[in-house]
Amino acid sequence: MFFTVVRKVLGAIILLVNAITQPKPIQRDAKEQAQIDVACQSLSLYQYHACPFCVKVRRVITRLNLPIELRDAKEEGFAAELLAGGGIKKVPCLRIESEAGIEWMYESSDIMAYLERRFAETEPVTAV
Ligand SMILES: N[C@@H](CCC(=O)N[C@@H](CS)C(=O)NCC(=O)O)C(=O)O
Repeated sequence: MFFTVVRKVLGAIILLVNAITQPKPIQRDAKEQAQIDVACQSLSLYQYHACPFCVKVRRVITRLNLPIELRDAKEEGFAAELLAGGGIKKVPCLRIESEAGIEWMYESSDIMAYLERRFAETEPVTAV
Protein backbone atom coordinates (compact mmCIF):
# COMPACT_ATOMS: atom_id res chain seq x y z
CA MET A 1 0.00 0.00 0.00
CA PHE A 2 2.73 2.49 1.05
CA PHE A 3 4.88 1.61 -1.96
CA THR A 4 1.91 1.86 -4.30
CA VAL A 5 1.26 5.42 -3.08
CA VAL A 6 4.96 6.35 -3.40
CA ARG A 7 5.05 4.89 -6.92
CA LYS A 8 1.91 6.80 -7.93
CA VAL A 9 3.24 10.09 -6.53
CA LEU A 10 6.60 9.63 -8.27
CA GLY A 11 4.81 8.70 -11.49
CA ALA A 12 2.71 11.87 -11.30
CA ILE A 13 5.81 14.02 -10.70
CA ILE A 14 7.61 12.44 -13.65
CA LEU A 15 4.60 13.04 -15.91
CA LEU A 16 4.31 16.65 -14.75
CA VAL A 17 8.02 17.42 -15.31
CA ASN A 18 7.82 15.65 -18.66
CA ALA A 19 4.78 17.70 -19.71
CA ILE A 20 6.45 20.98 -18.71
CA THR A 21 9.72 20.18 -20.47
CA GLN A 22 8.49 18.50 -23.65
CA PRO A 23 11.23 18.47 -26.32
CA LYS A 24 10.62 20.41 -29.52
CA PRO A 25 10.03 18.08 -32.49
CA ILE A 26 12.59 18.47 -35.25
CA GLN A 27 11.17 19.79 -38.53
CA ARG A 28 11.85 18.08 -41.84
CA ASP A 29 10.77 18.88 -45.32
CA ALA A 30 7.46 17.28 -46.28
CA LYS A 31 8.97 14.59 -48.51
CA GLU A 32 11.43 13.45 -45.90
CA GLN A 33 8.81 13.46 -43.14
CA ALA A 34 6.47 11.44 -45.37
CA GLN A 35 9.17 8.75 -45.76
CA ILE A 36 9.67 8.68 -42.02
CA ASP A 37 5.93 8.45 -41.43
CA VAL A 38 5.83 5.36 -43.65
CA ALA A 39 8.84 3.79 -41.90
CA CYS A 40 7.17 4.33 -38.53
CA GLN A 41 4.13 2.31 -39.58
CA SER A 42 6.17 -0.82 -38.94
CA LEU A 43 7.07 0.25 -35.41
CA SER A 44 5.03 0.21 -32.21
CA LEU A 45 6.00 0.90 -28.63
CA TYR A 46 4.56 -1.19 -25.81
CA GLN A 47 4.67 1.05 -22.79
CA TYR A 48 3.11 2.30 -19.56
CA HIS A 49 2.03 5.92 -19.32
CA ALA A 50 3.89 6.71 -16.08
CA CYS A 51 6.91 4.40 -16.38
CA PRO A 52 10.06 6.57 -16.26
CA PHE A 53 11.87 4.38 -18.82
CA CYS A 54 8.91 4.75 -21.18
CA VAL A 55 8.80 8.51 -20.63
CA LYS A 56 12.48 8.70 -21.68
CA VAL A 57 11.75 6.78 -24.88
CA ARG A 58 8.62 8.83 -25.64
CA ARG A 59 10.68 12.02 -25.30
CA VAL A 60 13.06 10.77 -28.01
CA ILE A 61 10.07 9.83 -30.16
CA THR A 62 8.65 13.34 -29.72
CA ARG A 63 11.99 15.05 -30.41
CA LEU A 64 12.60 12.99 -33.54
CA ASN A 65 9.01 13.65 -34.67
CA LEU A 66 8.16 9.98 -35.15
CA PRO A 67 4.51 8.90 -35.46
CA ILE A 68 5.07 5.59 -33.67
CA GLU A 69 1.96 3.88 -32.34
CA LEU A 70 1.95 3.66 -28.55
CA ARG A 71 0.38 0.52 -27.08
CA ASP A 72 -0.56 0.63 -23.42
CA ALA A 73 0.71 -2.65 -21.99
CA LYS A 74 -1.67 -2.25 -19.04
CA GLU A 75 -4.43 -3.18 -21.49
CA GLU A 76 -5.00 -6.92 -21.47
CA GLY A 77 -4.79 -7.38 -25.23
CA PHE A 78 -1.52 -5.51 -25.62
CA ALA A 79 -0.05 -7.16 -22.52
CA ALA A 80 -0.84 -10.56 -24.01
CA GLU A 81 0.69 -9.57 -27.38
CA LEU A 82 3.86 -8.39 -25.66
CA LEU A 83 4.22 -11.56 -23.65
CA ALA A 84 3.47 -13.82 -26.60
CA GLY A 85 5.73 -11.95 -29.03
CA GLY A 86 8.58 -10.66 -26.91
CA GLY A 87 8.55 -13.32 -24.24
CA ILE A 88 8.60 -10.95 -21.23
CA LYS A 89 6.01 -8.52 -19.92
CA LYS A 90 8.40 -5.63 -19.49
CA VAL A 91 8.19 -2.11 -20.91
CA PRO A 92 9.29 -0.24 -22.87
CA CYS A 93 9.50 -2.67 -25.77
CA LEU A 94 9.74 -1.60 -29.39
CA ARG A 95 8.13 -3.95 -31.90
CA ILE A 96 10.01 -3.69 -35.18
CA GLU A 97 8.45 -5.30 -38.22
CA SER A 98 10.59 -5.82 -41.30
CA GLU A 99 10.96 -8.19 -44.24
CA ALA A 100 13.27 -10.25 -42.04
CA GLY A 101 10.50 -10.74 -39.46
CA ILE A 102 9.47 -9.19 -36.17
CA GLU A 103 11.98 -8.04 -33.58
CA TRP A 104 11.00 -7.20 -30.01
CA MET A 105 13.52 -4.73 -28.62
CA TYR A 106 13.62 -4.29 -24.84
CA GLU A 107 15.73 -1.85 -22.77
CA SER A 108 15.07 1.87 -23.06
CA SER A 109 18.72 2.66 -23.80
CA ASP A 110 18.79 0.19 -26.72
CA ILE A 111 15.50 1.54 -28.09
CA MET A 112 16.67 5.16 -27.87
CA ALA A 113 19.99 4.30 -29.55
CA TYR A 114 18.12 2.45 -32.33
CA LEU A 115 15.77 5.39 -32.98
CA GLU A 116 18.64 7.89 -32.99
CA ARG A 117 20.66 5.72 -35.36
CA ARG A 118 17.77 5.19 -37.72
CA PHE A 119 16.05 8.59 -37.70
CA ALA A 120 18.31 11.33 -36.34
CA GLU A 121 20.72 11.43 -39.22
CA THR A 122 18.66 13.57 -41.54
CA GLU A 123 19.23 17.30 -41.56
CA PRO A 124 16.40 19.29 -39.98
CA VAL A 125 14.79 21.93 -42.17
CA THR A 126 15.88 25.46 -41.32
CA ALA A 127 13.46 28.33 -41.68
CA VAL A 128 14.21 30.77 -44.52
N1 LIG B 1 16.15 -1.57 -17.67
C1 LIG B 1 14.82 -1.48 -18.21
C2 LIG B 1 13.86 -1.27 -17.06
C3 LIG B 1 12.41 -1.39 -17.50
C4 LIG B 1 11.46 -1.63 -16.33
O1 LIG B 1 11.88 -1.85 -15.19
N2 LIG B 1 10.17 -1.55 -16.61
C5 LIG B 1 9.16 -1.83 -15.63
C6 LIG B 1 8.10 -0.71 -15.63
S1 LIG B 1 8.76 0.85 -15.11
C7 LIG B 1 8.43 -3.10 -16.00
O2 LIG B 1 8.10 -3.31 -17.15
N3 LIG B 1 8.17 -3.97 -15.03
C8 LIG B 1 7.43 -5.20 -15.27
C9 LIG B 1 5.95 -5.03 -15.09
O3 LIG B 1 5.50 -3.95 -14.71
O4 LIG B 1 5.22 -6.01 -15.35
C10 LIG B 1 14.76 -0.36 -19.24
O5 LIG B 1 15.58 0.59 -19.17
O6 LIG B 1 13.94 -0.43 -20.16
